[in-house]
Amino acid sequence: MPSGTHTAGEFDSHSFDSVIDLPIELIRLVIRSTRITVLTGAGASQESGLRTFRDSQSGLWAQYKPEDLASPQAFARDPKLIWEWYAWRREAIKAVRPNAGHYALVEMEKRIPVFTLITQNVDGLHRMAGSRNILELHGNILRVRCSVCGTFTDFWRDDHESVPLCETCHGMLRPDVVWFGEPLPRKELEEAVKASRASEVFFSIGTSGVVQPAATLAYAARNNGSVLVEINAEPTPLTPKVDFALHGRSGEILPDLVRACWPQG
Ligand code: BV8
Ligand code: ZN
Repeated sequence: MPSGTHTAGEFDSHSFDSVIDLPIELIRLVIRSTRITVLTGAGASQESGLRTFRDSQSGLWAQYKPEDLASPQAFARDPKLIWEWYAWRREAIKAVRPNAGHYALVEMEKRIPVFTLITQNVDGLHRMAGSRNILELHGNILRVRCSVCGTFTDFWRDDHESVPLCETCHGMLRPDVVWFGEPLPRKELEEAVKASRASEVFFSIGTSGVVQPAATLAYAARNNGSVLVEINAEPTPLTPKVDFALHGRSGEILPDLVRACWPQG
């Protein structure tokens, strides 16, 4: 059971008003840690203005569930619909910026000798914020590759009539993301498991912990003695297993935690 489940709104004893009661033992632990691993999910991008995976979709897409669109079967059945869905999401991502939670993780990375940021997000916002050691488990929606020969491309002719084709083999282009039913990139997953097992502290941030195999990483960390910290808007299946459950918005909690750990900035 978590040593303390803290929800937004409680004030702590620090010199500044943080949104949440940050346990002093967590602050002391983070400051003296040399190996920290972080896993983020869609909730970490929510305060940038991006819908999470489980948020209902808007407009044209409201009638679909993401899991029904993010799959090779959906692409085979209606490639144009899937290409348009990703084009719509790419435009939404181009219109947003990293939030304070992304930047707080950049600050944490500067201060922790061995810091690994594993993300399920495909929006590229961690890299845009300045994070360095990033493992993108589910790919990146801003990268596009050929569904046949795998050639990456940065530009394509979009006539809005059909899916753009590969210049090399004329196969249909697709986003460079991992669809449901597709394997995760082996190198990234192996490094993620290694970093989770080796961590002293493992943060699970903004993820419902539903999607596999990413959701196993927290358990890999815990089974190897890591202290688990969850920062999430609501409880998840992981909550009963963590040492610190900080429930609230990551864009508020993370900057507060960094300020509490390194007040001199
Ligand atoms: C695979 C890219 C095998 C596409 C995504 C067991 C083992 C292995 C596989 C499975 C398994 N059981 C089931 C499976 C199949 C499947 C799966 O997990 N299904 C689920 C639905 C049960 N897994 C797969 O298919 C994976 N592939 O295992 O292949 C294989 C092996 C060899 C050969 C062939 C096959 C592939 C999974 C990857 C799918 N791709 N994304 C795209 O984006 O279009 S996953 C997608 O979900 C996103 O990446 C997203 O990040 C991810 C996870 O969701 P979350 O990030 O957690 O987002 P969610 O909305 O759920 O939660 C957000 C949380 O944030 C909420 O709790 C909310 O409260 C909180 N929040 C909101 N706002 C804030 C906040 N918290 C803090 N602050 C806030 N402001
Ligand atoms: Zn091709």
